Amino acid sequence: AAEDGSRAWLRYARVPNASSYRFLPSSIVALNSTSSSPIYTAGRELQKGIRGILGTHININGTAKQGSPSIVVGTVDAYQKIYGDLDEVEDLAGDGFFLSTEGRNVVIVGQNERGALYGAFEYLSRLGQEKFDPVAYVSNPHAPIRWVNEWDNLDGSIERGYAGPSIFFRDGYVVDNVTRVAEYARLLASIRINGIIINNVNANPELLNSRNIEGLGRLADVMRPYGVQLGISLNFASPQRFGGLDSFDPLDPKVDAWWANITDKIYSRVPDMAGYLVKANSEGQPGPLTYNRTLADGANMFARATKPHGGIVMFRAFVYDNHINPANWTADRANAGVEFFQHLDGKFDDNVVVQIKYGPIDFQVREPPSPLFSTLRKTSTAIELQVTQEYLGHQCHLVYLAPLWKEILEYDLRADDKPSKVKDIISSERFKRPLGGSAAVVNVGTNTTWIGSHLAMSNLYAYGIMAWDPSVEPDEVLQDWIRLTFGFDRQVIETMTDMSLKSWPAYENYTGNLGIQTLTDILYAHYGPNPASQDNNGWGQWTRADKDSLGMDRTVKNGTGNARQYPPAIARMYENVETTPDNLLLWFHHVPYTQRLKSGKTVIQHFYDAHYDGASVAQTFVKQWESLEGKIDVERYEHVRFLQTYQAGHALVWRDAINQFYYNLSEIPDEAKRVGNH
Ligand code: GCW
Repeated sequence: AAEDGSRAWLRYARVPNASSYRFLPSSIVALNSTSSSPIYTAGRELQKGIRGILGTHININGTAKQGSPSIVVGTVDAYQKIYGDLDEVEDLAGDGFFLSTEGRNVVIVGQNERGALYGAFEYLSRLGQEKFDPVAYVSNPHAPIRWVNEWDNLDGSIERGYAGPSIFFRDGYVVDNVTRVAEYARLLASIRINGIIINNVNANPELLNSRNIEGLGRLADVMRPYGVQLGISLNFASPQRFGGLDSFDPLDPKVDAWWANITDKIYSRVPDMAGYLVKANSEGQPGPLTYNRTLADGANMFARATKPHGGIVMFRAFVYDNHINPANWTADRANAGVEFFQHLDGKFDDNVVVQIKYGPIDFQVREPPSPLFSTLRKTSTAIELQVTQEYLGHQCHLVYLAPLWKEILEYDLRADDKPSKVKDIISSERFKRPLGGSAAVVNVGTNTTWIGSHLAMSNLYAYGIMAWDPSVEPDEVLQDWIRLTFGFDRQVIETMTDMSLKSWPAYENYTGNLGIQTLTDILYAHYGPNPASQDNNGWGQWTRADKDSLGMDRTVKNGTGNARQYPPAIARMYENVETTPDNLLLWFHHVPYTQRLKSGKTVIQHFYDAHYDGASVAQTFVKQWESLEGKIDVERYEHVRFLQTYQAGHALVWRDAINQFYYNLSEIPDEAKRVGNH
């Protein structure tokens, strides 16, 4: 049967052993639900899900029928008024829920309405995976901010989007038909995402015109029933470019007043708006530095405007100079985050969160965590991840990203020689800040696969689950996703798990190893191999490859000093070539091609071998996928087969392009005689 990919993991497909589920409630009781409330949505979802998964129809009521078992869903307050005290709910945090399938009723209680909806989705996820055993537990979020970012432009195009035009904008305005937006909000709610920034961080000031503000209202209206709050990216120069003022100086009172006024106007149409996202003084975007004001002055201007409305300002740490001089051995884009933000620690208002890309450069296949996470102690922070595979193959290459994110989140930065995992910094636990969390750039489009590939949706799913609970294991999250998206067949689960878990190492192997970055073309599409494009320009993604040696010297003793931006224990490790792990060797050190790795291989031989290994793994993905023919609906089977075939070919292109490039430079032969002219 044809599958509609847009339903993703919310298919509610009939489970094979539906009849073994013993609990058959006579009604769904949705407490205090009004039509736009997440409780109402929860009731409808439960009804729909149970009809699909178990094949039974249940009515939704406002109150319980005497004497017959029900599924009761509501907030703590509403529940306790009717059913009396519930001890477990004392442990509930904001957006958290309690789920019990142990008693006479199934009880789904949220700390707030959104939490109740999350509980309903959790129950349905369990049913959909035949997890029928009775359970009772509280689940709370790891952090309050669990957002997605979309880089959609008003003309309907999407920066770094690989799934067709925008679902939010067209021809300069918010779209009329918001059906797809509601469907997306539903997907997001099911993975406990509570905020979405709908437009590009390279923001167009025209978003603020009256017609678009009305449009934002319509978008927020369809997302509200899912508990997903809308937010927008702002162009820092809007007071001048859109408002007609002669300045956008954040300390100019009339600029301040202009922002307060437009913010009030937006909030009067979207009273629960999540807040703003701001990219300032980065890659040509305007910002406070134009007026010799600090980045904190800039951020706080928006903080003042949104504060009365309960809004948050996500201020991006992705600030760097893209015209640095490659001839300067000690220049380093990786230093920019700390250099721009360190002295501002403590100067941001309480409702500002500094949003930091996971690594110091830019979503590369392998980076150490940004040192800014351990630098900012008096500032709320969030991590920025990418679901959209900008440098990682544009969804044409299978790269399951949860293991990469897990490594970063679990990384212990040892601030003050104390445990300081990135996940505990962004949750606000480590430095006791008021806010924190994560944002992922997703860039969904109108394509029915949402992001361009059915398999890539495991990344969106895993992002939401890990934002809620980073302690989950990437393979377990993946298998939940497979069962919900593709069903229970053992071979399907095992094969897709195997492919997915091999995919990030394979991609790293046939693109850029040893911390050299992805080696993707950086001057045009961020796609395909182009190692030469990294060097000799102002972008600072340098590899410094020459005839004898390569890598960025980020040591203090001889290089850019970047290692010192980390706390002492980490700094010592990266300062020393012996203690730097091989997978970041060329990130921190400039070494000869003949340098020996811990494996005993030379750097250049490792390059050759890894590119052959990685590309050969990509070939096996095709065969693995083809072994599933007949077990997956034709539509999704063929779509994935096409992409895997493409990836297999492109992996060979990658392998040969990179190997030949370094062979040409170094003229060092491949011991296995595969590379070069033989
Ligand atoms: O890496 C760069 C991307 C830009 C993006 C920028 C950013 C939206 O190539 O497309 O701009 O990062 O994150 O701001």
